[in-house]
Amino acid sequence: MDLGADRRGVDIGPSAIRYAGLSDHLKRLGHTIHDIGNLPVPQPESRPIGNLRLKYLDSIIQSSSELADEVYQALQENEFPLILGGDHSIALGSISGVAKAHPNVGIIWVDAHTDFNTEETTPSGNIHGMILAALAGLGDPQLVNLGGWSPKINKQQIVIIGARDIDPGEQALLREHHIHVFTMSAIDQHGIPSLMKQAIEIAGIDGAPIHLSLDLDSLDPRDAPGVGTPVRGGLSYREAHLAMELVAASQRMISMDVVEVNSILDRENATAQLAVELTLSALGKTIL
Ligand code: HAR
Ligand code: MN
Ligand code: MN
Ligand code: MN
Repeated sequence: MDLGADRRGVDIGPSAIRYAGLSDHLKRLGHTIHDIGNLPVPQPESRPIGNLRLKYLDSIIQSSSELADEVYQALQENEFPLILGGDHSIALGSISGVAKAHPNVGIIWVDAHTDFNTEETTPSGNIHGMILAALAGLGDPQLVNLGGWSPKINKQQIVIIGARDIDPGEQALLREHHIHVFTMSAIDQHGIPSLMKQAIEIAGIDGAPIHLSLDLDSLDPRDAPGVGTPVRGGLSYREAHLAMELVAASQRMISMDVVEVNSILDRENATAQLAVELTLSALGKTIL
């Protein structure tokens, strides 16, 4: 999916991640893989952009509802949905599918951004910057009511980690709705172990399952150059691995997104490779 962001190149992210060996490495960890391939998503050049505050809304709604059905189906079959992006707007579909199967699911959203804009606060009109708000029930009714119900996620069970670029309008919304945001400065002060422990407790309150949404731009651009909206001062390579390892150790994660790998901007597939490594840590790989 390439419709939710301004810069082309995330639609080939899943191919780059597969090329970096995701399936083989997961098999070596002992997992069984059932790769259903890419869902068909139209190219932006072939679709009307529509409302400039909600670019490509109709196409995103269509693709999201197809993805939600696939994710719901996978969970019904006791599989673990691992959803490769694509821009972060894919999380509307993935998390809607997860929430339909598990209404009490909590979210850990690892991202340089908070993706908590609405069509009123967005500086860009790019829907990938609005998805977490939509899942919490805020914003355009078509995004919010995908599949016919809302909110998808209890606001108190949302935790954002790694944020360092928040627009003024979304900052006001995050405060108004008391969303848990662990910024990079909080990580500097308290460290990943303590904050991830809290994040798992908040998202997974009363034994709730957890969905992990990993935006590769959460990492420092030195480690993850292939993203559309890089922001300096991100998670280090080791901090990101540790965060993933702590999620794995919690044994609470039931599904995961890996998004925003931009292969046009990447250097020798380094960011796709990193996406594979972090996914392996999240799914149980340890050093010894
Ligand atoms: N906050 C900005 C906007 O709404 C930038 C958004 C996001 N970019 C992402 N999402 N990659 O995390 O346009
Ligand atoms: Mn390898
Ligand atoms: Mn994002
Ligand atoms: Mn981001």
